[in-house]
Amino acid sequence: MWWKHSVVYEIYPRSFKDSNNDGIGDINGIISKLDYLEYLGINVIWLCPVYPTPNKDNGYDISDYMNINPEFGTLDAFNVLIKEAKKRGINIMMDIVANHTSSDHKWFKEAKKSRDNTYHNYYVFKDSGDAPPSDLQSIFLNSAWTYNKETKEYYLHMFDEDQPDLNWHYQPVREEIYKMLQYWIDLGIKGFRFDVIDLIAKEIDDNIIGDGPLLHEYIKEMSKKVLKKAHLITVGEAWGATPEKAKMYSNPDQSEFSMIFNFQHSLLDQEPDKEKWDLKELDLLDLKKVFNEQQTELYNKGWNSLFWNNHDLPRIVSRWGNDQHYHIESAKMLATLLHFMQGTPYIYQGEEIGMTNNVFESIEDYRDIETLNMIKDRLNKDIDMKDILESIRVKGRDNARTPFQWNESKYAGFSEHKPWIEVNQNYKTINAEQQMSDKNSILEHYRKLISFRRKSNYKEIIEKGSFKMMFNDSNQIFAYERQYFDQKIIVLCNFYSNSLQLPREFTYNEVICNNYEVTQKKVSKLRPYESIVLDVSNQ
Ligand code: TEU
Ligand code: CA
Repeated sequence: MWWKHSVVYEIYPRSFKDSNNDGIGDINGIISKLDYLEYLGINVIWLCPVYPTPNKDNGYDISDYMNINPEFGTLDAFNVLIKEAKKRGINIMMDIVANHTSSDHKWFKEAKKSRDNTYHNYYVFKDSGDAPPSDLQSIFLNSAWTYNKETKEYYLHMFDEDQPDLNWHYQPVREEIYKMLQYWIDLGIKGFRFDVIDLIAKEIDDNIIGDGPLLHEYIKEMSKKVLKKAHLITVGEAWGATPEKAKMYSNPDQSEFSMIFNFQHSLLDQEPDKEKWDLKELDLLDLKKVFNEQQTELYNKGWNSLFWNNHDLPRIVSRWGNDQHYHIESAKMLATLLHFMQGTPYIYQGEEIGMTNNVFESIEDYRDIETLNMIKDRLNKDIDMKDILESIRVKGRDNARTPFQWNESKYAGFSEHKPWIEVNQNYKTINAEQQMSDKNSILEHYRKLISFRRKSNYKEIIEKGSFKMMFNDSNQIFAYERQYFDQKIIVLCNFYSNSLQLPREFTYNEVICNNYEVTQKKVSKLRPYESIVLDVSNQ
């Protein structure tokens, strides 16, 4: 299972590198940066959707599953990407958005024409007179139902009205998806990320949206018919996941996926049972509890993904690090904390150079449909604009979507044309070029972490070692040990800016990884955001 010692790099193509200076990232731009990714040491690229789309949700609204968005390039360019990546030992993981299509998809254009159209049953239509079938809300805060005049019915969309949900209970839909997956496998891709996979088996009449009773039956069918024989890396996005559910999705018998994205940690700084915009301080004890459960409950029973960031999440060094006074130390600490755990790490573009959240000057600068809908929704609820902007500053998805900062030239070397979204103005001090020539940079730290997992003599203990949380009651120290036969390492992280005395001192054989100079023979305290990994075998 090659994906157990893989490291995945997520690319949001629109913001990665623009090769033809139209202000929009593209496939040839990615090809031009494959040497950088080889230098970083990753071996899988998760490519966010590159299919034709009207861009209501930046590609998560697909109008043709078996083609390439002309804004991003051509199928020929895509084939070159696969070939050039493979030359560098890098595999491509495609993003599959199969819970819904764009309303521009030919299937939906047909389906909405008449109730007896061949494609009508590809979607979820309900005849409920002149009122919606229910008061179900979409995740983008509008009604989940939109009226279709031609057939005098409402259709379901769990996201935007231009993202109608597919009806997975209808077998021809599943066959279409499997055919599409096979098409990309035949082109040489080696993995898939499944968008909101936990929603596909919804039972709308029973008001069940996530984790429908037939969900794992459909995933097993997809695995049996297409995935398993292709020896892929596969990951399902499951916002409602728990370690219990993760065990089913990542069953070692490979009857479903390699792993899932479990977001329990990512939900810890929002008020429970409220929206992501209702902010709450993170309690480190909660974070330790979630990671401890994931690590221990899936040990030899499943497999974890390890991530802080993605194209939907704020940047971790701004969110739970300290991008003002301890930018480098806290970025390295957060990366170290994650990368010595068991699982497959996912690095989101820019995370490896410590890119931060962006302060957008005005509402006109925002691009994300989720954010724009939230502003409308909260203004309608008379929530103060100051609070709305604070929530977006902390959690808005555009934070992660500003152009990658390559160097200190105009537009951060992303393009020579004004980009589709503004560049973060700290690009002159935070960029890849400057960090490639600084051995103490965040980038060099990520390179080390990746090499530990992929080709060091700690590879086995990182991939297979047991996990034991340490100092469980501390709300400042995040520390754990990994054991593999007579090898033992400990990871000690100070999650905050005040120095602290450790509950005990540690002697060690070797300092494996650190973000401050370590000279003392015994470790007994940690500096602000300090992380140290020690080889303590036989100590
Ligand atoms: O995201 C699923 C999803 O629900 C997240 O958007 C979540 O609601 C929130 O944004 C987390 O902050 C997937 C894709 O990753 C996302 O980009 C798409 O917008 C969404 O599905 C619809 O395809
Ligand atoms: Ca371009």
